[in-house]
Amino acid sequence: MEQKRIMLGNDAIARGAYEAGVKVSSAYPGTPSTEISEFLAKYDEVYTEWAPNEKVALEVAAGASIAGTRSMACMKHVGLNVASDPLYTLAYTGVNAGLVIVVADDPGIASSQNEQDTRMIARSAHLPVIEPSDSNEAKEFFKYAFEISEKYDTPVIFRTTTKLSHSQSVVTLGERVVPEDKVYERNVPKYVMMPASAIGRHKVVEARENLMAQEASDFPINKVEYLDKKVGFITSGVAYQYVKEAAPNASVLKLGIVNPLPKKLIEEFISSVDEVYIFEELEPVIEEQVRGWGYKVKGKDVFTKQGEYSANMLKRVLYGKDEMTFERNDAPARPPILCPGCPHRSVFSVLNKLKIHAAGDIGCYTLGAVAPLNVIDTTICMGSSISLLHGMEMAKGKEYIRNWVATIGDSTFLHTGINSLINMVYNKASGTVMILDNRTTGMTGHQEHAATGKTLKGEDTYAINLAELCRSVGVKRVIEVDAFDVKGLEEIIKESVMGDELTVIIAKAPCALLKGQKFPNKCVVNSEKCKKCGMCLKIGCPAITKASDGTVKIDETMCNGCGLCTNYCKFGAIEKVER
Ligand SMILES: Cc1ncc(C[n+]2csc(CCOP(=O)(O)OP(=O)(O)O)c2C)c(N)n1
Repeated sequence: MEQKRIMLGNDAIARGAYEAGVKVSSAYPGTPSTEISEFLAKYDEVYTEWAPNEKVALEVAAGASIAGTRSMACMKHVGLNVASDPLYTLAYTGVNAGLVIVVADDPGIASSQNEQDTRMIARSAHLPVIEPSDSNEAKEFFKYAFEISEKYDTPVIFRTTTKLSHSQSVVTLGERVVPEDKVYERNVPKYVMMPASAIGRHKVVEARENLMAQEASDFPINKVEYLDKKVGFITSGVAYQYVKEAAPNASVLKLGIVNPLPKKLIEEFISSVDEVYIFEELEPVIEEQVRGWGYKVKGKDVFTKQGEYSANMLKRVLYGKDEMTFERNDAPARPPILCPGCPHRSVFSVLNKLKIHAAGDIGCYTLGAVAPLNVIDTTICMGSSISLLHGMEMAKGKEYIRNWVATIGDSTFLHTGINSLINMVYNKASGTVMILDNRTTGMTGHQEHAATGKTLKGEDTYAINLAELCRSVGVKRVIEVDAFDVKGLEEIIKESVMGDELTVIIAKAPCALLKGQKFPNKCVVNSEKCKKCGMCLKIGCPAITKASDGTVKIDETMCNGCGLCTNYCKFGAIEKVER
């Protein structure tokens, strides 16, 4: 009997990989793509791993493909930037067994540093992009992506977005079918990309893309629904669902392949309806091509390039109103904040006290930028903190960075921070780098990494010692300190920024939400002693609030007894006691 299940888009992609006979998957976490690997890791038949970054993940998957097994890499949209070096050249080499790269875009920037559109990168790399519009399609199209990859000898980008990855719909399960491994044959003109071969392969890339563009009109993943022919929508992905809700009677061309475009199919559709809207989130990728073919369509002249679309947004454009009773802006503001007991708060409280600026990085600790901590001044991309600090020193000299440090998380340090540290050593820098080692990839939901001692599958493995790693690349002054040792931190930071030697301070304490920890203590306020000075509020712990009489109170359900606040009460009004 047919088995059906309600699945998250990410769960369905993992299921699609399983059913497609994928043998190897490598990934680096990144919202909204992370759970794909976590779901896939549950299938014993598939080798899955966390790589230190997306470039490595894609190269691992490419190696597995060249060796002859179906393989995949997963990442978020900005991860594709990190992986773009192998990406552009893998477009030239092509594959042996199928290679699919899942890239999760984040329209609306729910959890990212920008809103870039993967289809733009795919176009410049000349790679096909397949895009599903619900969980069942995510599974089915994923299998189809391997067929395309093998038929046209190309890596395929499988594009998902936050809404699709994180919403659920019904999926019909299938069997796992593992195709026979492809035979590997040495082929220098195909796999060794030196100029002589690359010149030849560039021709292959162009011919392949032209052929695919011709044949794409017959791909079964495109769907035409002719209804009222006064208005037609060309759309793809989750935007299709919004069209069906907002304009249920309109004709629709839903594209399953969004690069290269199925020109014949699009032209047929345009000539069959009176007015055409191109409804695509983010960039006008389809629209600009269609306009380039000489057609008049509506698109970004009426729809925004920014943010996530919705059925209501489409209704507003089409009918001038919607039935929305609740706007996103009506929701009470819930600014992101470091958790109670977070070790990053301790480090930033000290930096704030010392009036030190931080070149920041990406992770939970980016919240060190906001009030009341106000320490981080820059956040660009993963790994950039260390190189930015180095650039400041090279531009302005050591004196200029005496009130600066770089702050970077443990996972981010291993992702791309280590390269920047090597650069500092090599180019004789003298800045202070702080690795905020909370033993996990916190921001994306506690993924393991190369310094945690566990693999994605939960097996024990070697845990890289961060201090030894820093020493091994030539940093002479590496200091490990308990992240909650406020006095120790203060001294070490002062000494380091005033000294003239490159220093790495590793502030260590596990993320407060990591499983298996015991919190025997809690902090309590003695309101008799409280002088209402508000100093303890300056650390921004959400467990501490003002009572109606102006004294402070600590919510014991939130407090994990880290004790940071006790350091900031001059009057001894906060005590750490047994729970
Ligand atoms: C290139 C890229 N890949 C992935 C992400 C998603 N991401 C943001 S921060 C982060 C790592 C956070 O872990 P860590 O550095 O240990 O800091 P923590 O959140 O634990 O404080 C990840 C995976 C990203 N923003 N950019």
